[in-house]
Amino acid sequence: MKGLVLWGINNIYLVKGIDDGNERECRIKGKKLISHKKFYNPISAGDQVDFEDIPGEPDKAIITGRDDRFNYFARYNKKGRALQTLAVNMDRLYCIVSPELPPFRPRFIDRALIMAEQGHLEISIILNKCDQNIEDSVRSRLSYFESLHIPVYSVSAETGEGVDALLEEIKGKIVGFAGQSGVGKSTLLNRLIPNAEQTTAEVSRKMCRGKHTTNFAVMIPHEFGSGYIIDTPGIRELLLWGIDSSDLDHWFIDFQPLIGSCNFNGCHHLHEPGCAIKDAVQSGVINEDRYESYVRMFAELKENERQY
Ligand SMILES: Nc1nc2c(ncn2[C@@H]2O[C@H](COP(=O)(O)OP(=O)(O)OP(=O)(O)O)[C@@H](O)[C@H]2O)c(=O)[nH]1
Ligand SMILES: [Zn+2]
Repeated sequence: MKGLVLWGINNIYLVKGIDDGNERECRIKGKKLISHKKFYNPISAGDQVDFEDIPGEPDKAIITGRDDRFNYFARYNKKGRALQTLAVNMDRLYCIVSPELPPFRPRFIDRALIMAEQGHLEISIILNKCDQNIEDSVRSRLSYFESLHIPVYSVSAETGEGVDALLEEIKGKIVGFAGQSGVGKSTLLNRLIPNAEQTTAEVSRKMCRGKHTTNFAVMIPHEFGSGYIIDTPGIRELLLWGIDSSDLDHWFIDFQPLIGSCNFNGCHHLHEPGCAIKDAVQSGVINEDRYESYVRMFAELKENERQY
């Protein structure tokens, strides 16, 4: 039978049967699925799996296979030295940020954009806490993302501003929510899906966790009709993976049209004279702060390449 993985960790997965809609606690059969090449974890929220019921144990089943994913949001697991998928098979990923408290972090968005592209995901930005003070620099950075065809939603989970428009957009779809701790992701989820808190509490109870927090993604169904929001754990940092420093420019969509126009072949756009990217920064075509993101990521990748 086919099922949808609602959440799971450490070989305990909650799977909803596609045919009967019943939820079952599942384990993976043997080690068969464990060896999925590139990923640290074999199954995550959003996966479509095959399962077999266990006779005499109505709420339990065994996962016997996993369908290919059409996209994924993954972060690099330093300890496991492999990719850890947080959520898969989404219609879109939403990156949630706040303008002031915690401070606006455009570099987090720049990284999320790259990771979304690596995982074949469309991405939108949600500026939560739009009731807070929004500096001009924040507004212009967000407008710049919009000019790159990345939708930006301004909402306030506290006052409810913009929440209906966002809900209209995501209803009936499977979307992922990702953000740094404190941006108001849980509050926003509860605005969008009033019983979200209960779902999370139930997961904590099943996993025997005292706190109402989880360190893995959970699919939260919309109250009416179909669709889910996949709530991913608060992310501290997004480490780049699988990118050579010399290729980094290709992952900046705004740099792409200019690549190849620099004086030097293989220009890294740092200190080389006659650099088309730096010229574009100077003339205001490329956002200066976004270029700064590039410079920092480049340094990080170089450092990684030096170490390994
Ligand atoms: N002013 C304002 N405060 C908000 C808004 N949304 C959430 N908050 C506050 O921000 C703080 C953090 O909210 P949470 O929803 O717990 O944030 P989170 O992103 O889920 O954080 P983690 O649980 O650490 O991942 C709380 O004090 C909320 O009351 C908003 O739209 N405006
Ligand atoms: Zn250049």
